[in-house]
Amino acid sequence: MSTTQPNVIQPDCDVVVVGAGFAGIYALWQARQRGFSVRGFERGSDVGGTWYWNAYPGARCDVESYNYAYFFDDDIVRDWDWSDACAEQGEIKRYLRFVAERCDVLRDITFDAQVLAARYDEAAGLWTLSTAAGETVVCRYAILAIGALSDPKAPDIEGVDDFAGPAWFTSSWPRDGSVDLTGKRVGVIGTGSSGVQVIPEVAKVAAEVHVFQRTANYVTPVRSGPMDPAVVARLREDPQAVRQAFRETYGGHMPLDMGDERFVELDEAGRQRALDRAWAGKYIDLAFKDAYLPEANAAISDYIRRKMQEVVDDPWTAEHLVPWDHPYGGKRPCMSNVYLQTYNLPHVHLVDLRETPIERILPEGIRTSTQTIPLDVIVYATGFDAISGPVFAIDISGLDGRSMKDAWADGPKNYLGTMVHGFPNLFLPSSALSPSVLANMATLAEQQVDFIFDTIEWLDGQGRPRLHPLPESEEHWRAETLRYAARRPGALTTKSWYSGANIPGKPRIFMVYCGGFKRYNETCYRELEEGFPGYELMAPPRPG
Ligand code: NA7
Repeated sequence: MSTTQPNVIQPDCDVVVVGAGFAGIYALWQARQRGFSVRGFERGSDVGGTWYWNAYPGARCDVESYNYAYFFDDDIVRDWDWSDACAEQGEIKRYLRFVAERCDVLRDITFDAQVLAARYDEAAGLWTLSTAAGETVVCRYAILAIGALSDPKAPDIEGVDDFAGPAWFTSSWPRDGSVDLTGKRVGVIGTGSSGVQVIPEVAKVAAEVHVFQRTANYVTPVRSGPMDPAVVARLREDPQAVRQAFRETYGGHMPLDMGDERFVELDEAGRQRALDRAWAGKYIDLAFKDAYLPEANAAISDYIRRKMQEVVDDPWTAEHLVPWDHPYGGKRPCMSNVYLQTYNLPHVHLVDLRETPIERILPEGIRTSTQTIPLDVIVYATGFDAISGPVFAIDISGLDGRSMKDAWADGPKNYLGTMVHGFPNLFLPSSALSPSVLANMATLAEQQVDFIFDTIEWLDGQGRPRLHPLPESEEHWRAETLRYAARRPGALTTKSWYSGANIPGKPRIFMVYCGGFKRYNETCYRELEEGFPGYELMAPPRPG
């Protein structure tokens, strides 16, 4: 006779991974490598995550391809050829598919399956995840590899639904090539990284382009063209050494170039030379060894502003495209070799919303405080409910039925950027209070997934207890995050999505750990080595 009680839930698998971007694909592979049964759910129809959804013309990565890639497998490093120093969206998506096939994880993934809820059963020590299609799966460990920029921000503009023509979002651009802007009057709202990339492409085919800019951004040159064969050879020689070396850096990658002199030790002429060299070499953000100092940052910011103005012919447009209100890095800076030049085309017009705000969207176009601009199409490049948005898009409830929305009511709290008090055995890679969007996301994905599975193996080695961080660990980690943010020029003084300022009513808290990748990695592994002193280990559930 079976001893299993019929009313006690049993796990369907050890691990569930939600999301099939950089972190999700690697998590599925790690699960299999370590002998866990695993299921994956992905709301898209293919792997790719960010690189699946953001299929707008001009989309590309502005981190160099040789950095923005996996390094866990030597053959993958050696068998994939990047065609460009900074790869475009389609190529990165193909790369992720290539890796998923190589790792044989596609068989584990259910596509077109959006996970809507995750509930913890304390007595059973299990998570139950449910999808929009009504499927449920029960597991011991849940990994929400759902990305930091995957929940598009709803446009907070009156009349959005009134527009008579088509409206497209960069964050969910049709992948079938069906959008044709040829000869159209197009309005683009938003001038973050996506706007900066899509606007030159729109301008190539549209009859008229009106760019609605609320905040001007820094735009600096980006590397392009074939990768240096010597760099490629260096990477392929010993990928594991490269992987380890990335984890020893501040940003989780190795810049190709950086200034070798200190701002504080240079005279005026020396600083100018260093800035000119860095601009030509496309590493202006790292023009000095001490570029992080506020005075060095101010010199870099001024230099970029001057360079930006030089490119644009019309003085009013040039003046208004330059970010005067925040230092370089306060908001996510943009990179492009063609964006500013686009404004020299006679059919491209800048609308400065600080001077003439949008009043509402009409069926025939956009009305600002001074004019109505007739449009055939609107492109929204209006960004994301960053970092916490994707977490809230899933109804998560943990111990005592407490919801994540409740736990994070005054902004994200967690320990080491991955686990939240009250939510045992739930892991959130790429999320809040980790190096995430200020580091190389590919390196971070590997590091966090390694740490998660090292934690899971450790837990299983202990007879499957359950673990979640202590409240005081969360307080400490939040304080650490703020302490390092205070050292970053503009981090706490600039309105940006790093701190939730782009979403009306969202709690303002700087959500990215900027103590550096090396320190982050070491802090994670110190916990593991010391038996997780910053966490509560809960007893294993009693067998049913
Ligand atoms: P971003 O960087 O959040 O940019 C969104 C842009 O849209 C930004 O210029 C916003 O102005 C603007 N925006 C948002 N809402 C409005 C309204 N209501 N009216 C006018 N303008 C608005 O998102 P991206 O997709 O460009 O980039 C996301 C990340 O992807 C990027 O940082 C890289 O990591 C890659 P604001 O600055 O808020 O005044």
